[in-house]
Amino acid sequence: MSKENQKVAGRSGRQSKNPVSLENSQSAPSGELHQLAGGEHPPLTTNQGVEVADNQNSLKAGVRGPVLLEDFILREKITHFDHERIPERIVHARATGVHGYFELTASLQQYTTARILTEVGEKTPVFTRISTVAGGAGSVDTPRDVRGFAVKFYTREGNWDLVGNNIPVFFIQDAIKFPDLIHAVKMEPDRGYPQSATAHDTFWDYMSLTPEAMHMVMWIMSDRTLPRSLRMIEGFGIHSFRLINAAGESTFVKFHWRPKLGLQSTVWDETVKISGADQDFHRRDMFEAIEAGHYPEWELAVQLFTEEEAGKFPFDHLDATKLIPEELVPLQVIGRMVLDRWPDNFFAETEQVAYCPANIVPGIDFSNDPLLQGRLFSYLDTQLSRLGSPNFHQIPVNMPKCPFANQQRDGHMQMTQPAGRVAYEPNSLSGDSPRETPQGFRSAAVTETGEKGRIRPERFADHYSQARQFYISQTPHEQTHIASALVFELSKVEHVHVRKAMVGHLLHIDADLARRVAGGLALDAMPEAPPTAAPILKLPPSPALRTIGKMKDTLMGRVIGILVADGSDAAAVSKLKKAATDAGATVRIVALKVGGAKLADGSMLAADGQLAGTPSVLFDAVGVILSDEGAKTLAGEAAAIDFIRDAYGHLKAIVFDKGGQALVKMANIKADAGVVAASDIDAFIAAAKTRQWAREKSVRILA
Ligand code: HDE
Repeated sequence: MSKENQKVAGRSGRQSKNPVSLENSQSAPSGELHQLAGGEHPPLTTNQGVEVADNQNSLKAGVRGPVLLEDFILREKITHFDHERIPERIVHARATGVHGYFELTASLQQYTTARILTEVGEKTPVFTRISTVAGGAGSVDTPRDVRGFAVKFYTREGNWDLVGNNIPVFFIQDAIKFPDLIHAVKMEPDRGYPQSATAHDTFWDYMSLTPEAMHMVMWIMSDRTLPRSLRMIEGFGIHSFRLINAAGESTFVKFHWRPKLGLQSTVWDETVKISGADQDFHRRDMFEAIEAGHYPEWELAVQLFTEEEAGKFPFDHLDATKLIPEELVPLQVIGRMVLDRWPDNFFAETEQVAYCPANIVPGIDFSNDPLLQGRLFSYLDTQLSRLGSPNFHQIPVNMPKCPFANQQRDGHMQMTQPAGRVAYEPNSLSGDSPRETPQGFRSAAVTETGEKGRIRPERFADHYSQARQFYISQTPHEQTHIASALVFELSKVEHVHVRKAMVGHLLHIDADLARRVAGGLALDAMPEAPPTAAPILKLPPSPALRTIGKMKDTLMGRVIGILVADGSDAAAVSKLKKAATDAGATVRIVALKVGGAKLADGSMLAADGQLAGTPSVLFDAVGVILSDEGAKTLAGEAAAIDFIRDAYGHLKAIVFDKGGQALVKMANIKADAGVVAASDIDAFIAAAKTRQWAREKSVRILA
C-alpha cells in the first residue's frame, strides 16, 4: 500500500463533515448519488491532508461571480491533473504488463553462478511487459508490428532484465543506426501519419537502403507480427549473452520463451477488422485470462555454445540480424514463467516500469554484439528523461526485492532518508556502511585486441542467406502470406523506385517470391537485384521457424462465439457450450440485444455482446443456433451475415443447427471440413483447434 493510501486509511475513523454544498452541486445532487458498496469511506483530503468539504464547486465571489485565486483546493487538483502524463516511451509505448513468477526446473550450475539459473525450484517474482514498437501509448493493440517481450526478474542477487522481442533477429547490426530506423518507421514528420504502421514510404525507403534488414523483413511480413493473443507469442533475448561459472569460464547463451498455449496468429483481413472492433484486443484478452485464473505460461529455454563452436557457424553470432537455428544448437528448457497477477495500477506499474538490458546479475555478462552494446547506454539515458529523476529505481515496480545499499545520494524525488555523517566509500568513520564484497559482480575476463575504427566484421556482410532460409522454411500458406503482406505494404508506398528496390532485394531471397510480389504490384518489368557483399549460402530449411503447426491441440485460451436470437433451441446452445468449455474454450453469447434472447423453452439467455459491436473477428470459432423465425429476423441484419461470412473468410470453424443453416446459406459459403452441422459437435471441436488453411484460396486472391 502506498504511503498516501496508508495515511488516508489510517484516518478513516474521522467523521467527514456534512457535505452541505452538495445540494448546490450541478453534477451530482445528493439525492441522486449512487450508493457505493462497502463500509465507511475515508475523508477526501488535499495532498496536504486537509479534508475537503466540497469537491464539486470552486470558490466564487458571489453565486454568479468570478472564481477566486485563493481556492487552493481547486489549484492543487488542477495543477496535479495538468502534470498527470509523463513522456511516453520513444518506442514500445503501447503495452500490457503483468506480475508473475519464474521457476527454475533445470540447473545451469556448470555454466553460471547466477542463483536464478542454478537454484532449482526457486520461485523468483517477475514483472513482464509486452508491447508493440511503433505506435504511441494510445494506439491499437493489433498493428502489424514486432512485440516487445521484457521481463524483470527480481532475483535475490539484484534485478535481471531480459528485454527481448517476439522475433529472434533485429533490423540492424549496429546501434548507431537505431534512431534512423525508428524515424523511418514512425509517422512521417510532415503529415503526422501513419500511426503504428510500416506500410508507408519512409519505412520502406529505409528498408530498401538497408540490406542487413532483409532477414527481419521476412519475419515482420510473416504472421508473427499478427499474434492472436499475447499469451500465444514466443520471446527471444536476441543477442548472445555470456554465462560465467565459478571457475570464471564463460559460455555463450541465447534465451528463448516458448508459450504453453502454442504459437498462433490471425490472418491480415481479420487483424484489420479486430483493430476496429476492439482497440484493446490483446490487453483485454490478457486481463480477462488473469481474472479467470487462466494464467499464461512460458518455458524458458537456452541455446548454449562455446567460442570455438561459434567459430564454426556459417555466420557471426554477434550479428543481431542472424539467429542460431535450433537444428544447429538445440534448445534446453530450464524453467517456466507464470503470469498470475494483474497490476493494481496501470500507470504506477506498466507505465513506470523501467527495463534495461544493462541490468544483469553476477554469473551473467554481455557479449560484444554492437547492437547490445549500444542498448546498454540507451535505456538508462531515456529513462532519465522519461521518469524525470535518477531515483526511478525507488519506484516500487523498479525496486529490487533484495536489500540494496550504496553511497549514491540526493537528486529529484529522493524517497529515502539516509542517516549519519558518511556518504562515501571507503570510509573509517562508520562501522555499518556498505562495502564491496568478493562475490559481487565481475565481468568476464575476456582479452580484446584489434585496431580502433568504425568497422564491422566481414561475416556481418551476408544479408540474404538467413532471409532465404526463413522463407523456404515456411509452409506454402505462410509463404503466400509473406508475399501478400509485401504486396499490401509496398502498395501503400507512393514512390515506385522504392517498390522496385525492395523487389530487387527479394530476388536474392527467393526468385518466386520476387515474381509474386512484382506481379502483385503490377510492376512493368522485374527490377535488377542489387550487388551483394558476400555469397548467398544455400542453408537448409528450419521447420522450427514456422508458425503453422505450433498451435497446440487444445481450445485453452480460445473463445467460441455463439450467435442466438429469440426462439433458439436451449438444449442445442447448452450442448455446444458444454463441448466447447470441456475442450478448454471460453464461450461468449452474441444476440441482437445485450439483455439476451428468449429461448424456445421460455428461458432468457443473457448475451455477452450485442451483435452490432461483437463481430466474429473477436472469436476463434463460431456457432449459429437459431430458430427459423430467428434466422428470418437476422437475415435483415448485415452484421449477422458478416458474422458468418467473416468467420468463413478468416478460416474459422462454423457450427450451425437447422435454423442457423438458413442464415449460413445466405452468407453464401461453401461446405468444407470446418463448416459443421450441430449434430457433429466433435467434428466442430476438432476443426476449431486449427484454421481451415485449405479454404484460403477460395476466399482471397493472394499473391
Ligand atoms: Fe529497445 N529501446 N532499443 N530494443 N526495447 C527501448 O527504452 C534501443 C532493441 C526493447 O517494456 C527504449 O525505456 C536501442 C532490440 C523492448 O519498457 C529505448 C536499440 C530489442 C523495449 C530503446 C534497441 C529491443 C525497448 C524506449 C538498438 C530486442 C520496451 C523506452 C541498439 C532485443 C521495454 C525505454 C519496456 C525500449 C533503445 C533495439 C527491445 C529508447 C538504442 C534489439 C522490449 O531506450
